[in-house]
Amino acid sequence: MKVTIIGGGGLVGSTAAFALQCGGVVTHLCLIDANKELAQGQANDLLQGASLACDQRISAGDMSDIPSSDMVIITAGLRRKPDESRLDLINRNVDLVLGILEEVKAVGFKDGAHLLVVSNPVDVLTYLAVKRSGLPWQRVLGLGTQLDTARFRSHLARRLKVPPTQVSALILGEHGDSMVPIWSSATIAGLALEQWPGFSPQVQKEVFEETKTAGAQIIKLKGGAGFAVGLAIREVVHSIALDSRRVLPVSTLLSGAYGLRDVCLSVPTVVGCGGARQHLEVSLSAKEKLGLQNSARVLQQTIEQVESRIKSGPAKVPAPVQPIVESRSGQRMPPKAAWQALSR
Ligand code: 2OP
Repeated sequence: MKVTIIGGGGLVGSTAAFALQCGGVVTHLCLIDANKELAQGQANDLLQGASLACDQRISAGDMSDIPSSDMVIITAGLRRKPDESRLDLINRNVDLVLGILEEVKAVGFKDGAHLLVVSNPVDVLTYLAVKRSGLPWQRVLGLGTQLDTARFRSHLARRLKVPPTQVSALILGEHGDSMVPIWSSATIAGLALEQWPGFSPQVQKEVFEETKTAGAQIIKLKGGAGFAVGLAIREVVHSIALDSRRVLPVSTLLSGAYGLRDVCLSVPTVVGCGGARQHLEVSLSAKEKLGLQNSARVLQQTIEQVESRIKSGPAKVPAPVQPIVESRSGQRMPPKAAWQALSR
């Protein structure tokens, strides 16, 4: 399987490539970046470790690599300018990714190719990619709350002093402020989390807060996510490459699951060859269902704003637009994930 990463020179793209190299499943890794030298440097760095990792083709490339790619991953994203509002950043990043999509469509996808959107605002961009890529919706996935779920499990494990690989807990909905923790089905070593020694409402509150702010915190400390997001990407790619049919919280176009449609957000999804094979409506508490509906509402508002702006042309001087959502403090600001990985 040839995997081409557009934005492969950057932190997210290059750590995803390294995770895929260590995973040893895909046969060809190709890095494309606007900064060609950086893409070549990352490819050379990976190549120098190949004899200790696995036998893969690794290259820096360009759009001519797309028609031979089985999986195209878009990690490219812009940083916020000092005087730029977060909504304007969404608009600029939407224009960047739509521009990439146009270039990809111009050269054409390989038959059966999959597209994985990682750039933020990931749910909005996944929706736009479904509408504009020309691929069947099943083969257009967004990383969604896959990374949030990894963080959630790791934070719970650290807090309760248990092995992280034995924690099974989901974050669903938007990759952003309105993400939804799914406590009702969380387990540790197959045992209900809510009965676990040391688990309490205080732990619940703190661990979810840590998870929700993890992206912004990483940006503050080191400029942006890398290792964890690389592993989160690898799990999606491998589930497709191996047809593992893992149930993953990836962002895909909903057409009825939990009563939601015409929006992209994360629900439990069977991921295998062909991409999203099935949405699983696992039982959720009433509060968790309401949380999903809230995520859908927030995202549909953003999509409406972005689509009406796209119709009026690419992002220019930021027009005074109403902020999108109410944050907890009553302040009005766009969804956190929309800018958090981009304001580094
Ligand atoms: C995060 O760090 C990259 O948006 C991603 O949460």
